[in-house]
Amino acid sequence: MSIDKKYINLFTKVTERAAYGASLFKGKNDKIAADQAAVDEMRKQLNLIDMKGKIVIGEGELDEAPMLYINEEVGTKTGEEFDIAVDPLEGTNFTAKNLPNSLSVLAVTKKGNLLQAPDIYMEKIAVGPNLPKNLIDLDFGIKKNIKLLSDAKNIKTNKLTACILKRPRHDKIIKELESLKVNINFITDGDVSGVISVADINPKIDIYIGTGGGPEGVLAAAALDCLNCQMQTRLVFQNPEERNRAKKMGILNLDKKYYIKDMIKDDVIFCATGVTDGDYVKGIKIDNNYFKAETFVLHKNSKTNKIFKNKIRK
Ligand code: VTB
Repeated sequence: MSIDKKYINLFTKVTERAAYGASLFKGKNDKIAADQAAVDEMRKQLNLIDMKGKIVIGEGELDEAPMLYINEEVGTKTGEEFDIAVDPLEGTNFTAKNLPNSLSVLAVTKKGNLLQAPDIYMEKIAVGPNLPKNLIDLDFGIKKNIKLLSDAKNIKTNKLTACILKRPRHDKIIKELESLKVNINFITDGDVSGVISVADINPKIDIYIGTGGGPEGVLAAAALDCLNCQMQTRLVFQNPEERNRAKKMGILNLDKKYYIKDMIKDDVIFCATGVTDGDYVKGIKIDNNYFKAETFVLHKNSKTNKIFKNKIRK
């Protein structure tokens, strides 16, 4: 079932406002305040929409009052039922330090169509459009995945670029990529942007690999779904408490490998507004009583793929 296109503008306003809130803390070295401002603005704006919305992926898993927590109900409680994944401020460090690529992000599906991922780590692998179906697999290992990709693209491995979060947990993957002469584009944070970079936009990345946040994985999957890309993910459990939490959320097979269709089961809207300037969109610019916001907007069923540039009264 398609989501009515009228919701595109309404949800764009949500990330615009949240990005504006966070932008007031750009370069102030206070990531908690920046995040809180994004959450407050996002909640306010979500609650203006005529819908029965439920936060499926949010800032906290418990009933933590100031956050947009999982199972929180948003909207005016009349109208369509939606499941919503939010990351009010993706890249809190980037905003705090005024570095590129912080975004305010959300994804919306009709009720029941979004994977409820716990806030734990997730392995992720993603490639771009126009490749053979199910080309890559988390269980193939780096060597085989890179070989498959280089064959499918008909280019040598030294002409491929992989994007990866710079973390010690990825040292083994990095060594393997280096031994295959694959170019590496390191990111220090923000793997929603990182994963989307496989979509042939800019920068030009052939494959995203690595472990990051589960919620960020589902948000990135929403974007890649609209951009006809491929992604596979698997939750990473570090202790029994995390396993229990996942089970309580209804995840029965803890080792499941998720394809995009398992995370995003039907039509989806994705909005990402720039807080600081970034690869896809510029950051918030304040101009007297107005602010300017750029939002990367995707809607699967209407094939909307646009950058909205709006001037908004503060
Ligand atoms: C991940 C990644 C995010 O924070 O959650 C990361 O998905 C935290 O990873 O995009 P570490 O625990 O290794 O620091 C982000 O980079 C930013 O929220």
